[in-house]
Amino acid sequence: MTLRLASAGESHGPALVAIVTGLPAGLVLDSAAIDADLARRQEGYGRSPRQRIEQDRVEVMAGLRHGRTLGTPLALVVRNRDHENWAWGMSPWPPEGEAHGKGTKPVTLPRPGHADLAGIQKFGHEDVRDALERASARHTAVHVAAGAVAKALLGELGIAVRGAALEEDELRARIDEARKDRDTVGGVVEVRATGVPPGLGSYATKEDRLDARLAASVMGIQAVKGVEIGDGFALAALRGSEAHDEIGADRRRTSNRAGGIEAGVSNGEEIVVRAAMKPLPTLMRPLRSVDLATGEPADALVERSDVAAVEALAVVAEAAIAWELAAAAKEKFGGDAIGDLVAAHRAYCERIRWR
Ligand code: EPS
Repeated sequence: MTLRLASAGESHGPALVAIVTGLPAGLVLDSAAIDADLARRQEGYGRSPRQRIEQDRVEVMAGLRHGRTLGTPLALVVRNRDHENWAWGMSPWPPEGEAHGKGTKPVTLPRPGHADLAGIQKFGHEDVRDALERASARHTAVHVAAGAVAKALLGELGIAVRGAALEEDELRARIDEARKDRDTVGGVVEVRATGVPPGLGSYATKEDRLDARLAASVMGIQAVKGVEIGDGFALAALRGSEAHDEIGADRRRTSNRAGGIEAGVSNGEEIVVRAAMKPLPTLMRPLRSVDLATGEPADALVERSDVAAVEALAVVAEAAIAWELAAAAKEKFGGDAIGDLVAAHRAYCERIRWR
C-alpha cells in the first residue's frame, strides 16, 4: 500500500486534521517526539504573538494502540487554541446569538502576494476570509505531525532528515531590521537526509523521479518560490567536468554536487534540498490594493502576522522531505508489518553491498 496523506483545517477553525494511510503495522510512535517537532515549528525567530496562544500538541484519534500503529488509517488532530476567540466568526455551522470575537466582518481588502484575490475569484467567495483561512500556513502544523510519523518509519531504516535556516545570524538581524520598519522578510532553508540508500525513486516516469517529488512537496509549502537539489542553479554555470560527482572504487562519490539524486534516483549520498521563501505578504505598512466592496483603490488588509517564518519553514520542509522519502521507501520495500519493511531494506542493502 502506498503511503498517503490527506489534511484539512482552517487557520482559526476548530482544528487541523490529517489522515495517513499505508503505514505498516507495528511502527512505534512517540507522542513526545511528535510534539517536539510541533514546538520546533512554533519557535522560529520572527513569529507573531499568535504563537503565544497556540501550544501545539498532537492527538491521535485512530490507527494507534499502546503506541504502535495498527496498519489502519492513522488520524491526527492538532487543535487551534485561538479558535475560542473566533468561535462565532469561524463557526462551521450558522452561528447563533450576537456576533462576538474575531472574524465577524467580511474582509474586502486582498493582500498582494496572498491567495486572497485569486482565491475568491476562483471559488466565488464574497469574504476574503473564506480563501485566506485555508491558504494560511497554520495547517503546516499537522503536516509536521505527519512528518514526525514519517521520520519514525525512516528511523527504522537508519535514515535521518534535518532542516535548518541558512545564514541564521544574518537572517535574525534582517528580521530585527524588518520588524523596526514594520516590514517582512524571507530567506533560504536547507534540508539534509542521511542514510538514504541508492535506488529510491525512478527515472522510468517523471512522476516517479525522487527529485520531482521532493521539489513538488517543498514547493507545496506556503510562500516557497524556489527549490533546488544539490548545487541546483549554480550547476548551470559549470562545465560538465566540474559539475559531476566522480565514482570511487567503493562506488561512493568524491563530491556531492548532485545533492544525492541523479536521474531522479537516490545515489546513496546525502540528499540536499534548498527552498527559497518569499517575504510574508501581510504587511503592517500595506501595499496598494482594491476595496472589493466599493471598487475603489485602498490599502491591503492589515492583521496580526509574522515578520518571518523562515525557521518554521525549515521544520515544515524537513517534514515534507521526510514524508516523500518515507513514501518512496514504502514503495520500494513494501511490507504490511514494519519488520517486513526493515527485512526487505536489509536484504536490498546486502544485495547492492551498501553500508
Ligand atoms: C499566518 C498568519 C499568522 C501566523 C500563522 C500563519 O496567524 P494569525 O493570522 O492568526 O496571526 O501566526 O501561523 C500560525 C498560526 C502557525 O501556527 O504557524 C498566515 O497568514 O499564513
